[in-house]
Amino acid sequence: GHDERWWHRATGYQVYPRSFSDSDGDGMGDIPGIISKLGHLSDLGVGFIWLSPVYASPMVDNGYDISDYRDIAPEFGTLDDMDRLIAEARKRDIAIVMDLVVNHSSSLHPWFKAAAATRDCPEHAYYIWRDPAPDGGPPDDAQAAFGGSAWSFVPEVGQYYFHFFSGAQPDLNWQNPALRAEIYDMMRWWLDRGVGGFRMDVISLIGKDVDTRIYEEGPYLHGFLQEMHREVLAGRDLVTIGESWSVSTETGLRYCGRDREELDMVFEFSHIREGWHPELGKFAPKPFDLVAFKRALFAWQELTRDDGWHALFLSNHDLPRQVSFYADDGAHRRPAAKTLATVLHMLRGTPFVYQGEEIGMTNARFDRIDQYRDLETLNHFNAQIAEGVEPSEFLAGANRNSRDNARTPMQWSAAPNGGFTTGTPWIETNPNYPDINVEQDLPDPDSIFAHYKRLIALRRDRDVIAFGQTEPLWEDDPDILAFERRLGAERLLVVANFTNRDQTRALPSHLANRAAKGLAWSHAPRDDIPDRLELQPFESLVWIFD
Ligand code: TEU
Repeated sequence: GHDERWWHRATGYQVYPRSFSDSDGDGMGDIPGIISKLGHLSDLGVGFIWLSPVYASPMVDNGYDISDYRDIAPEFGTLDDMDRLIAEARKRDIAIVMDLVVNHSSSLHPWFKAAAATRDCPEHAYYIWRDPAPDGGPPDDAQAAFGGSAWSFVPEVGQYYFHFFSGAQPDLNWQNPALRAEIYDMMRWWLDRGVGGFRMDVISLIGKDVDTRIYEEGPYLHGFLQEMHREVLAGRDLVTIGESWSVSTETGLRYCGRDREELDMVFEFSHIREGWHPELGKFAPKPFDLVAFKRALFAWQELTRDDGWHALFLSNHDLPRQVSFYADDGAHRRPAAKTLATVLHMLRGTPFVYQGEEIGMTNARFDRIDQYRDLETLNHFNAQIAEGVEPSEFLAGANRNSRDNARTPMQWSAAPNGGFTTGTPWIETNPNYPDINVEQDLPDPDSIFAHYKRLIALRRDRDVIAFGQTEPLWEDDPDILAFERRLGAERLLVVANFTNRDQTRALPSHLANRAAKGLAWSHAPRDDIPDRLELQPFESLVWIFD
């Protein structure tokens, strides 16, 4: 049984503001630009926007380094613009979900400036400080996610501070109650402005214990999340999504289980990591393994069958373009983009669309390192080149998996720079914008956009899609992804060819001889259901049985 909440049937849409729409020609997207595109999002049918950070920031990590949690970066606009965005979105029944980046702040946040100036101020204890090792070096050899030591020395206080990410992103000390009170207060301030929830950046890191070197899912995590729920979230009609790179099916329900009073769902990455090289990491290409991918997806469907809820996604601002990474961005781009969408949107959970995915945008394919902007890519390039990796080899990996693949400007039209800006974009526009853009997709009833629109509407209208149980089919099949959804006597069948070859499979016998109607398709509608399913390259079909 379910207490139905609005986000059970809603689809989220992630806006990466820097690359979405530029209203003033400075080459960077902004909040007025987002407001001008709300019609597009309302046409698509999304229920809420996850807005990547727009707060005041030195932009070392494109806003994931916040220097004032209660103000807007001038390049993105003003607090008035933000209030207008919230109100204009609400008129279209779209909630604004803010990105809450509270594992760390910017090193330019006034708290950190005070903390780094003297030990004798309350803010000093808002961060994690340790004395140098006897030789004056860092307390231990922990490495930061963006390269180098996770400890940086501040001579003024004679101590090192901990940063899981870059040195410009000092970790906040969640064990300090005054710091937690500041965060909760700031969250209530945003909720009172009308935001509809939070996407919580790397939230599984806040319970860390640096002395035992436990960072992910540390001993204090769930206590803090329960406290946050009591102090801020309880009694409000919100959606909360935690991001975690470590959560597993062992720990998932601790965040989102019915009786936990923590979060509504988590972004977990097991299906994403299947595509990374186990030792060499994300910049070493590895061929896509559909069986492993299915195992990861279906494990989370199983976990959230009777309890909790799942956040469904294939793309975001940290990941490559899905059609390039999982399928085919050349000859089969259009059906491949539709098929990936079909698979994700027909699962149980709340699906997320990352900007540009709805028109099948592709990886950037930069040839030179100077085209990249992302600090993770640049730091890893420098580190790997120093270790003797060939630049061309690194670039091949970055072409496949760098975060900048998803950060090129949104392609609105065939106008210069895809209509994103009248100025010079902060990162190059993908040269394929004349062929891949929103304006071109809109009038076409067979476009990728039209397909997304259909899938999003199906979830709103059909209980079996929102609430049915997922039953995997053909789990060991290396070429086809297929599953059923079941609710009462209703059956939905989803079949997707993940290869560039024709495939034939027999219809599962328990579904044979039942009347069915086609609900969604990548190529052409099929109303009858044949005993032998013949699938073209990257073809997918959805049938409903009565
Ligand atoms: O990402 C979390 C995170 O761990 C990433 O750095 C991830 O390891 C990397 O992207 C894989 O390539 C979140 C944000 O989504 C990301 O944009 C931020 O850079 C990061 O936190 C720090 O705030």
